[in-house]
Order: sequence, then C-alpha cells, then structure tokens
Amino acid sequence: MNIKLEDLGYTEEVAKCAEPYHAGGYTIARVTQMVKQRYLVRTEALEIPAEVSGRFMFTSRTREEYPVVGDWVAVTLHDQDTHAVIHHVLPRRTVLQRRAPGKRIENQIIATNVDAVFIIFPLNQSWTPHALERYLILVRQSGAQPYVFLSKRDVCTDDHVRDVLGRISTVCANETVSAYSLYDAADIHYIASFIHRGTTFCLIGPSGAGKSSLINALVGKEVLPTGEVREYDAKGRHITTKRQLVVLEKGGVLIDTPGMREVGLWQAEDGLWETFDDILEIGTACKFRDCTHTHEPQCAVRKAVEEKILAEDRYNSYIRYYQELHELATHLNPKELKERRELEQRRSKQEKILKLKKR
Ligand SMILES: Nc1nc2c(ncn2[C@@H]2O[C@H](COP(=O)(O)OP(=O)(O)OP(=O)(O)O)[C@@H](O)[C@H]2O)c(=O)[nH]1
Ligand SMILES: [Mg+2]
Ligand SMILES: [Zn+2]
Repeated sequence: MNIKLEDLGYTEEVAKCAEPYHAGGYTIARVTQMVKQRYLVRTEALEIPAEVSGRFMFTSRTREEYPVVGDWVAVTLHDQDTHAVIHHVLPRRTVLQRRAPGKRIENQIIATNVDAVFIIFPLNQSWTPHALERYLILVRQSGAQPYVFLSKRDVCTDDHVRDVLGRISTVCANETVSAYSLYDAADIHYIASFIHRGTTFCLIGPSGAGKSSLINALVGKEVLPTGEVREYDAKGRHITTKRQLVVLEKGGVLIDTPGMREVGLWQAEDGLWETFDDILEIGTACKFRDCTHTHEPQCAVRKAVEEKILAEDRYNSYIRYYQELHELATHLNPKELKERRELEQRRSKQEKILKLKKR
C-alpha cells in the first residue's frame, strides 16, 4: 500500500519540526513497530526494518530518548531501500507513559504522538471503577482524548451492562463511554465513526479485553493475532507482545499494545487534577494554599467529605493517587529545593486548569 505521510498522521506541526532534517537529506518516517532495539519504520513508500545509528546510541543519555512506536524519525535508507538507519527522533507532541512494572523507579513510554486513546475493558470480567480511573489519569496526563469502550456485550445480559455503566459513571462523567460487541456491525461502525484521517489512536487495556480484535474489525482483516488469554498461567500469557502501528485504508492510525497488568502512574499530576477537578475546586477554599487535604486545619476538602458533599470513596482514591505521585516525586527529586520549585510549578498549572474550567 502506497500511502501519503498525511495518512500516517503527518501534520503541519510535524512538517515544521521535520524541515531541517528534510534539508539535511533525511527521509521522514514513523516508527510502526518495536521489539527490543529493533524497529520497523514506515515511509510513504515502504515499511522496512530499522535500527538507530551508532552516533545516536553514543549521544543518547536515557532510554527515553530512544525511538518508540508513534515517533516521527529522520532516517537514511540503505541497501536498495530495504533497511533504514534512524538518526533523530522528532519532538514528541504527546507521550503516553506509565511507571514501568517492577521495583525499579523508571517510566515506560507506551506510545507517542497519540491524539486519542481507546481504553478497552471487558464487560464479562470483574474489575473496579478505580482500575479504569488509573487508565483515565494516564491518558489525560498525555494530553490525548480518552474514550472508554467496554467489550463483549454479546456475552452479558442487558442488566449487567447497565449496572457496569452505572458504576463507572462518576469515574468517566465527561468521556464517551460505550458497550460494544465485536460481532455487531453497528457497534464497530459507531467506534469507527470517531476515527479520522491523520489521527492517531492508541488502544490500551487489560490482556484479553479485545484490543487486537477490535483493530482487526476496524481494518476489516485479520492483521493482528488475537486469542484467549490463559487464566491458569500465573505469568498470564499476553497474546500481543509488541506495540504495533496499523494504518487504516480509509485513513486513521491505530496503535495496538500488549495488555497491561499494572498501571502505575508516572508524573501524572495534571492528569490527576483533571480527573479530580471537583476536589481541586473545593480545595481553593482550604486555609493553606498547599494543603494536602490530609491533616491540615480548616481543610475545605475534608469538611466537604464530613458534610457528605464529596463522596468519601472519591476522596480516598484521590489521596491514594496523590500519595503515589508524591512518593514518586520524592524518589525522583531527592533535593528538597527542587521539589519546592516543582510544587510551585504544579500549583500554577493547577490554577491554569481551574481558569480554563471557569471559561
Ligand atoms: N464474545 C466476544 N469476544 C470478544 C469480543 N472482543 C474480543 N473477543 C475475544 O476475546 C479474546 C481476546 O481478544 P484479543 O483481541 O486478543 O485481546 P487483547 O486485548 O488484544 O489481548 P492482549 O493482546 O493479550 O492484550 C479473543 O478470543 C477475541 O475473539 C467481543 O466483543 N465479544
Ligand atoms: Mg492483543
Ligand atoms: Zn485541604
């Protein structure tokens, strides 16, 4: 399939960033797959294997600087255009990331330059609204638009579907939320209606939710492997093991990801405040400007909980996320001075969000 860069999500903004590289004789491509340090990149004409240049490896200080799926990169083509070398990663417009699973304190970039995220959860399994909430915070932090699609409606009763939608309604009050069945053409058509030429969508959710199946249905072909996840395997075998970017013929870009078991937050304060904007607003009446709403006197938030204006459950989950992020920040910035500065920055961002909300 010969495609235009625009179909891959190339915008004027990207073009501007790409200008110097174009002038330098590089080809612009998008990273479509990544397994360890090996990549596939897509240019207008080709999808070919790629690796980063020696100089890139030498000059990169952190893992974060390495290309990931969704990145725009400046490459050179070699061996009759069968192989590419990545020299530069163009500035990222959005970064979808989480805290990497495991003990080490580091982040993991899920995908970049994503406009919207389809969060897929299965209706036939039990999970708490908080599980979904974590995904929402992570997506909002990235700046991408979240959509919540609940799969496997066909194997559930209408009552059950209604019950689940009711239970998550406070968690995703402002989002598009919809239950669907992979086998209902009208449902797939509805989901497809959100996808436009040049927009990039990333699908995330637990393993077995139906991410890859949904992409196949949207593409109209089995382009990705799917299957039942083995429940008895303690390790949990994920069907999808790599991130992969798929371009729809009618336009639109979809990124498939492996199922996530843990969704740890990574520097997601803005995402948290956007998700708990009610608490942010009540908190403006606290006595202390930097009130943590835990032990301080004259705390408007705790007063609101006592007066049952704010649900205790909601308050508790906010505090849990806040502490998780605070702990992370302390690990990342051991110097108190730096921490204070960041707090100030976060405050001003907080005020900006409030101002935006008031408009
Ligand atoms: N009945 C029913 N089955 C579905 C639906 N969506 C997906 N499935 C099935 O669920 C299983 C898992 O689907 P996948 O698409 O592989 O799930 P995934 O989210 O990509 O899983 P990982 O790749 O492990 O993260 C497959 O057997 C699908 O056929 C649906 O709406 N209804
Ligand atoms: Mg999959
Ligand atoms: Zn307070």
